[in-house]
Amino acid sequence: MGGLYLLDYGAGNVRSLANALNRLGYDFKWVKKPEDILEADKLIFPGVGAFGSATELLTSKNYAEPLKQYIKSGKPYMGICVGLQALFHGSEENPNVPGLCIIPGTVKLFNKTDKAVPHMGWNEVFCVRRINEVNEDYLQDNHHGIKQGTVYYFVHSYAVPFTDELKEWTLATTQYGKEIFISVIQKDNILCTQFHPEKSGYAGLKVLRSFLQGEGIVSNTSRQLIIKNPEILPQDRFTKRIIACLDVRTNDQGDLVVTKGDQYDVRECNDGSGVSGQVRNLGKPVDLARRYFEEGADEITFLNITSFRNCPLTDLPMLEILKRTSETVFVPLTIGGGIRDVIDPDGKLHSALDVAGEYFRSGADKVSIGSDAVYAVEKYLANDKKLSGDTAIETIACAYGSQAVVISVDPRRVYVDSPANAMGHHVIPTSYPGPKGETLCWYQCTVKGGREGRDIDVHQLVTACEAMGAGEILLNCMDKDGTNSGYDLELIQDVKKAVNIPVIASSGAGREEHFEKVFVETNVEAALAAGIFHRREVPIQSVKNYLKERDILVRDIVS
Ligand code: 1PR
Repeated sequence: MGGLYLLDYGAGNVRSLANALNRLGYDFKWVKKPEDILEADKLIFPGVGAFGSATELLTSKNYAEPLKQYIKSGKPYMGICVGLQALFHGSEENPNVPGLCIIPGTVKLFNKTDKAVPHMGWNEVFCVRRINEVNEDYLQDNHHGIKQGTVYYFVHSYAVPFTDELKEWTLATTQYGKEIFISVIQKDNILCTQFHPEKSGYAGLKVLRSFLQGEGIVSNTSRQLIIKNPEILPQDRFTKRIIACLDVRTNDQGDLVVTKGDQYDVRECNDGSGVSGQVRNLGKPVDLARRYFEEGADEITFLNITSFRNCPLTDLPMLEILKRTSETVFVPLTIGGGIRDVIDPDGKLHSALDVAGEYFRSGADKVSIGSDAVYAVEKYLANDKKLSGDTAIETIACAYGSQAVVISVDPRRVYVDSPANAMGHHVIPTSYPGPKGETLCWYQCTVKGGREGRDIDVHQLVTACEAMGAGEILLNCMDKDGTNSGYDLELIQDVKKAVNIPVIASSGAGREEHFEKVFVETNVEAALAAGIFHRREVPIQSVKNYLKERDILVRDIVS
């Protein structure tokens, strides 16, 4: 039989890799039984999720031994993310679970004191091998498709630190904060990337193509093994992400459209007759997502904003949108809205974990949880901050990894004249006084797309969600949404200080300067916008050019 095989052990989004291979014109088969591994002429292991669950699944499916044999046979092997980590002896993520023990060493947790963890976003690789001894030419393009200084998409909390012992295995390293880790391993028939080539735009597709075209096997001649030890730079080359957000709902004609509200009201202004206008229609979700990918968005987020209505799981309209989008969009996709336990009309219950699983299998890399996170935190606080283990956040993070769980927060400002009037909520001073001149405020969390306020503040929400295992915060602001007046910097600064996980600033972007301000004044990892992109008022590329001119690192689109 032979051919290219993909090892899917059911832990996350492997559809994207399959789509990338289709896009490159390659046929492949899924590994369905241990013998398939030995049948393969080429094998890709796109590991996602946690180290322990991945390696335990390999063992329970009897894949571990054939996999070792396959790698030993000298046939080309490509490992991605956990597919790289699994080759080591073990990981701090699950200290009691052994790896495949092909490469010496242990995968380690990033130091969280100087940076957000997970390391989520686009970072630069630095090739350490020289082409020859005479000049300083380090491996350039065409060596496994990896180009010096290109940024690729990473998402992980654990990594393999670069050490002398691992020199012979190392093709490229990456710096995150003050730590240098191995981002590409290459020796004999083994090529592994810590980043996700299938999510790294055209630059990533090049890496995959190179492996498929047979550059996976390169003998390690001495001229290729000269290692330049990577130096720790004063600042890493981790870029700020620009995210395009698509709020999706059914319009009055029954079509799924991208819409956009002003302070969450998505209907056209009414004419004073008391009758609401039509739902604003700003385009078709799949087409718009593709446009943003081509224009340089670093990530795309879909929010199903009518998710509070019940719908049979298999009919979720966003599943089809994700499937179609992931065929042509090779950057990370997040889906939000309706990630909670759902009951089909016939009474069948699906857990939030099942719902999330459907989305991951359809092409999502992350799910974002809104209302359900608020309810979970209310219970957590009422239960003296004891973790129950059964919330959507915990179950999805446990199965798919923290990096797959985003918390979408929909807060609104509540002004108070003294902390005593904030009912125990976390109060911050504001430079934008309230209607009665109040100089203090707190941010109230809402559910159901802002329709209902709850007795919980944003500070409580984000710290609790981090403790429950969430991997990122998508911080909207109802007061700022659709206003084009800039991000709510006071809110964002406060949240950024409260958590160690990455924060995405959202709501209010109107001009290029707003992105600069939010990155400089709050140090968030990403900024999201909707209206200005949909209405073509500010192109993504001009945001990036503006930031680049001001020495803020952003990703260039590599064709
Ligand atoms: O509660 O888990 O089912 O999730 C529902 C999701 O839908 C939440 O993420 C919530 O934010 C979102 N949502 C619900 N109703 C609306 C609405 O607008 N009526 N959209 C809504 C939230 C806010 C952002 C927007 C930014 C940037 N939209 O997504 O894209 O504010 O906009 P701007 O750049 O134009 O200012 P659940």
